[in-house]
Amino acid sequence: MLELYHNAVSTCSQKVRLVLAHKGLEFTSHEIDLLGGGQHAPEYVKLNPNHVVPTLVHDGAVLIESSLINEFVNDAFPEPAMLPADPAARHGARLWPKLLDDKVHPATGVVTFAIGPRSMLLNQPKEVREANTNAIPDPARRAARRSVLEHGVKAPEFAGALSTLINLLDRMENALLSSAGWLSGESFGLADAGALPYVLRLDHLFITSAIEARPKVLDWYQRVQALPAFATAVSDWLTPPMVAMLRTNGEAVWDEVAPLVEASSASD
Ligand SMILES: N[C@@H](CCC(=O)N[C@@H](CS)C(=O)NCC(=O)O)C(=O)O
Repeated sequence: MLELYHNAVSTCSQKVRLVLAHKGLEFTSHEIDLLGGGQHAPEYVKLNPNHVVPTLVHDGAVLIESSLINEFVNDAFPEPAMLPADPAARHGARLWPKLLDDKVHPATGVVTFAIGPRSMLLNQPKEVREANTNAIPDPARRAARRSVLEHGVKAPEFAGALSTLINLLDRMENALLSSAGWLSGESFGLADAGALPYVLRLDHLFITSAIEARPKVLDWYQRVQALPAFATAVSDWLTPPMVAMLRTNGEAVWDEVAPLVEASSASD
């Protein structure tokens, strides 16, 4: 009934898998090799013309855009509810996916590719790397990918993108100070599932101290990791070598990244 085209490490895939797992939904898995360019394969592009994961297929309906997929899943499978019942509180919960889609996701792409898989991609034959970069349909995203692959954390886009992610942690810290415990209200919901992959990514890229410096975010992060859905949707899909690659590459550039984290925190 449900088929998911996704990738183990992809933030947008993780947020959809979290919602599916929290609702106890199983799916047929089609893993897309993003570093190998599987998202550009003509058969896949027929499903997702944006050349990205995830794509959910439900009874023949093809659904794209992770935040909208999560809304769809919450509508089609209402239990447990992952949005508050009160309309104003629902609006508040929906501001998180909007922020994540508008600002945080593009910034995460910059920070991830400047640090994480960069060395692996630089080891690919140049023509393979170029072909996969050229196939990115969005011009701004294509230019940013080219820049961070070439310049790493010294790319002009890097500091601003990192600052956007640190700003997310600050917004979360403030929100969690006055919330009933979750970004979505009284229980783990769409806002929390949406935010988790970006906090996890910072952790995986060795930017863990920025999480630890914010007690409410740290507590939230630990509570999300303790949910059964986290294992089903996130950690069970990650292999130790993948995580080690991200952390090792993050540690290797930490001396350059730490002052930028510090500056972003100081400027809030
Ligand atoms: N707005 C889209 C963004 C999806 C997206 O950027 N997916 C990434 C993985 S998290 C991807 O497929 N990237 C392919 C690439 O960078 O070439 C959504 O929320 O579904």
